[in-house]
Amino acid sequence: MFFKYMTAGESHGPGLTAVVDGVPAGLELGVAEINADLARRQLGHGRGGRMKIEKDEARITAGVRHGLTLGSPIALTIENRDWKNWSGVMSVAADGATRSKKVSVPRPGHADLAGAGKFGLDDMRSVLERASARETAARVAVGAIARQLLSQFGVEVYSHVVQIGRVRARKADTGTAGAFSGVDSSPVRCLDERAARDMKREIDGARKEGESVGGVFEVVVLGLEPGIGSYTSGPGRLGGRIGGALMSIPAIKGAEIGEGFRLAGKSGSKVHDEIFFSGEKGYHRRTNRAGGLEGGMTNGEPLVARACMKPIPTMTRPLRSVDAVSGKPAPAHKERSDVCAVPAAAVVGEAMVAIEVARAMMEKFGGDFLGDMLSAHQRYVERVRSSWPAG
Ligand code: EPS
Repeated sequence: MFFKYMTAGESHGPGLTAVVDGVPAGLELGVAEINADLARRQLGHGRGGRMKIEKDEARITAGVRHGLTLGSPIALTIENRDWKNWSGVMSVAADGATRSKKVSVPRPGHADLAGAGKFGLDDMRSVLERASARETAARVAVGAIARQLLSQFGVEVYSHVVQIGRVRARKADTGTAGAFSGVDSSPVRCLDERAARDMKREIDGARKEGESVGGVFEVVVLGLEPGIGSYTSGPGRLGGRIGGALMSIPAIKGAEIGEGFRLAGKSGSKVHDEIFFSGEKGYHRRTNRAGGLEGGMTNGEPLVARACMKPIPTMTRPLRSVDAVSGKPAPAHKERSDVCAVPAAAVVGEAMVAIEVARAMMEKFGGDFLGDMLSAHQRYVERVRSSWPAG
C-alpha cells in the first residue's frame, strides 16, 4: 500500500513515533519543513499549559539518506519534553513506577469509560494517555512528508478556521495560495479578522466559565489535476477517504466536502457546478459547491473539505460522572487541557488530507521512484490539457 503509516506513543510517555511505508525514493525531505508544521500545530488561542512545555521537533531515524528518501520505511520520533515530569507515573518498566495520578472517574465525551472496559484497564490513565490529541503531533509529521511529496507536483494544502463556538467567519475567497498568506499569524487561524476577534472572546469567555468550545475548520487543496481518486469502487472514492481521514482525528464529529450538508436543502440546479470551456482555462467551473470532487474524483477545481470539532471533553468545571471504584456519583476527572484546539485541529486536518491526496496521486502516477512519478504526471497533464477527455 502506498503511504501506509502508523503512530505510537502516550501523551506523557517518552515520546511519539511514526513509521511511514510506501513513500517514493528520490524525494528531498526537509526536517525543517516537518518541524515548521509541528510548530503550526502548537499554535492557537485557547491551548493549555502543555504547549509552553513542548517544542515539537522530529528526528528522522530511518528511510532517508543524504537528504533523500530511499523508498524504504521512514521512521521518526518526537520527544515529549513533559516526560521528565511523568517518568514515574508513565514508567515503561515496573521498576521505578509510581502509582499516583490514577484515574477512576471517566470524563463524558472522552475515551476513558469504554476504553478501560474494552482493554480491562483498572486505571483510566492508561486509556487517556493514548486517546489524547497529543498523538496528532505524529500525524502532522507524517502529513509533512506527504505535503513535501505533493509540492513536487505543484499541489499545496492549506487550512483555516471558519467557526469557533457561536462565531462564524464570513465566506472567504480561498481559490489562491495568497488567500492564506496571513493565516498562520492569526491567533485562531481565521481569514476574517473581525470574526477572529470575536472567536478569541468566545474562547476567553469559555475559559472563565470552566467551559470548552469546538468549531469548524476547512482544508483547501490547490493545484490538483482532474481524475485523482476513482468512481469505479467505493474504497477508491477520494471523498470517502478524506471523510474517513478527517473523522479519525480525535474530537471530530462531522466531515463534509464542498458545501456538504447545506446542499441537501437545495434543488439540483442550485447545486451543481455548470461546465464551461475556453482555450485559456480548458474545462472549468464558475462555482465550486462540489468542493472539487465529482464521482469520487478531483475535477480540477480546488478540493475543499470541512470538519466539525466538538468541545474538548476535559473541563475545569466537570460534568457528572460515576467513580468506577466506588460506583458512586462523582464529578468527572479533571486534567490540564485546552479550552479550544480548533486552530490546531485545522493543521492536523491539513496533514490528514495531504496523506490521502498523496496516496491517490501515487496510485495514479506510480509510487516507487519520484522521477517516474513526475514523468507520468507530466504526460498526464499534457494529455489533459490537449485532448481531454479522449485519450
Ligand atoms: C495535546 C497535549 C495534551 C493536551 C491535549 C493535546 O497535553 P496535556 O494532557 O499534558 O495537557 O493538551 O489533549 C487533549 C485535548 C485531550 O483531550 O487529551 C497536544 O499535544 O496537542
